[in-house]
Amino acid sequence: MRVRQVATSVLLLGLCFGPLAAQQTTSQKPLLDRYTATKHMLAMRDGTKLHTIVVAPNEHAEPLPFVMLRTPYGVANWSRHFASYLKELAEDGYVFVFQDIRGRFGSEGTFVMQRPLRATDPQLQFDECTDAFDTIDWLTKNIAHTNGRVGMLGVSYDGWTTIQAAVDPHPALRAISPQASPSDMWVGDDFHHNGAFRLSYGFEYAAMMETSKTTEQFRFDRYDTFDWYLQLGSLKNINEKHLGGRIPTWNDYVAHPDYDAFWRAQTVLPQLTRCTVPTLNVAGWWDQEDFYGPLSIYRALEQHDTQGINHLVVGPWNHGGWSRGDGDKLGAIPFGSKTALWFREHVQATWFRHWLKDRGELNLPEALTFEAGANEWRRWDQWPPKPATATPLYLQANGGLSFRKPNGEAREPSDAFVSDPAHPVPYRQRPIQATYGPGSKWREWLVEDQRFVKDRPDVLTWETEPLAEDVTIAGEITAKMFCSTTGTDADWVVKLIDVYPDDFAKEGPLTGYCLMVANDVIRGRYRNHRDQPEPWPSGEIVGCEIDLHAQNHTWKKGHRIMVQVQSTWFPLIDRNPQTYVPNIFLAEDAAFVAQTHRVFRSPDAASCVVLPIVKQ
Ligand code: PG9
Repeated sequence: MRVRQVATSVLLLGLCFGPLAAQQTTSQKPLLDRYTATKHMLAMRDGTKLHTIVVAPNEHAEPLPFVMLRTPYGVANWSRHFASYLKELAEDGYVFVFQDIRGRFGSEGTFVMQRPLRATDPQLQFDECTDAFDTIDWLTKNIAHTNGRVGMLGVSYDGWTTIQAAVDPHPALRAISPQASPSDMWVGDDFHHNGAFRLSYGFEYAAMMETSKTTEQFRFDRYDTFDWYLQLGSLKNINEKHLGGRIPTWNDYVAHPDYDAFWRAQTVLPQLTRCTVPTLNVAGWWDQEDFYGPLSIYRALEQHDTQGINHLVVGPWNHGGWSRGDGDKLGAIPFGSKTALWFREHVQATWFRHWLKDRGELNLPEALTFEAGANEWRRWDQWPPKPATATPLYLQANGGLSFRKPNGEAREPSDAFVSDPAHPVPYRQRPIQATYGPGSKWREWLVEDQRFVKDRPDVLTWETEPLAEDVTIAGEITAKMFCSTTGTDADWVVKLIDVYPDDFAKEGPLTGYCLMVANDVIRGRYRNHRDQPEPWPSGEIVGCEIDLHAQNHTWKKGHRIMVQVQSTWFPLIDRNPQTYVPNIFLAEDAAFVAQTHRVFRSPDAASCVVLPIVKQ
């Protein structure tokens, strides 16, 4: 690989047109030796210059399209993408463009976490959409011997910059793949879920991104951060003891605990009012950061997709799991094939080749999902699929779970537990290393064996008998819970689990394994209105719906379906004081009080999880 430094933002890159024979010879060379990188500082419409690296093949037989990735994580290390994420694309031949977004690494300007689009405020002059537009405009006018088409892709923040570019797209933007892009940080992505604050991620990510222009990890004074967060006490101590008001995103969390105009300006969903750029939405069933985002972006675009150019792919992956490695397993769970490699070769590469080079059939259904359990890819002509039937699975007495509605014969109509903020349930096995710190198991926690909490008195468990036949779900899952608390606020966490049989000869190390298939949390105060929190009426039975998102999964014959309910998930989620205070970020330590919570399973208050069951 060669790197050239280019000082000016107006440069004509002359790419050599070699005969096909020459190309075949060069394709024997290592991939990186076939490309040359040039650096540019590109002026945006307000004069701010963005650090951009253009990586073009030294020789090629035809004008090539661009593939662009815009990121807050630094572009100097772009070549690592040629080892896996972009390998198949680089083999095909594109002019790659890597850009630092405003205020990050080599770019000028100020970084704003999830900068709102101009449409949300007439005073705004630029946003990530205009920065993408201005960059595409420059590329198509200044880089010679290209075919004038641009594709964009990226995972997570880079997926988010991708979907931003499509809101008011440059005409040269001809195909995108937003992958694990968040869509709403309060409703369901990195920072909150249904108003419950994702403490460890929200704190560590904000500190990592806003301590300087590069990425800097917060320095914990211990390996197991569970203790650190617990000893911290109230969240008001974060600024008082650690951040001193210096991290803008932390200050925003504190100032905007409810779903107010601040969060509404950040979400891209209301701005997705047309679907003009072919879009390949990509998500992982076990994405520990942004799963709500890609599915909700797909859904929003789908309402405007008159041309059939909006697609969804969901595989058995964690956050970005399709962009690296083989994807033949996640944690202890095997999938029977190299799902990530297959995606990169047969879906991602095909997608851009089709739209940017007019080559090859797409052969892509509306939605392509991997059904774990059966370990097969499924093709659907709509998502959620029509053949699925919403079927309630009810909590029963004595820890039972079945498709039969409770008949009222049980002596006790509820199960109770004491939730003590001083002894919260860990969300994964301790030690809980810093999210992106050494030894961290963050990336695989969603597939951890849930037996580690099964015997805790503050985790309620219900399970079916071993299944007489396979049970398959495909589509959206909702928990309908009827709950009460002795307090005036509470969090409710619901987990849907696949319990492997107790048969070592067949299951080996997965004997009895409890694999979480779907999950989420709601902060009780937001059960009726996201923007108007209200106390939980102490002692009253209140119905509450929790969106468990979507899945395509088979519980094999002999497995059991399990549901767990708990009220703490620490330090993934901050502790709810359980006595109502207006702003939990400013709560006094004395407000945190143990309370008794109940989950009801009577005919009138029949808590259940509604499953989208597909007949085999
Ligand atoms: N989950 C990360 C993120 C994206 C957008 C905003 C904040 C965090 C990421 O992996 O990029």
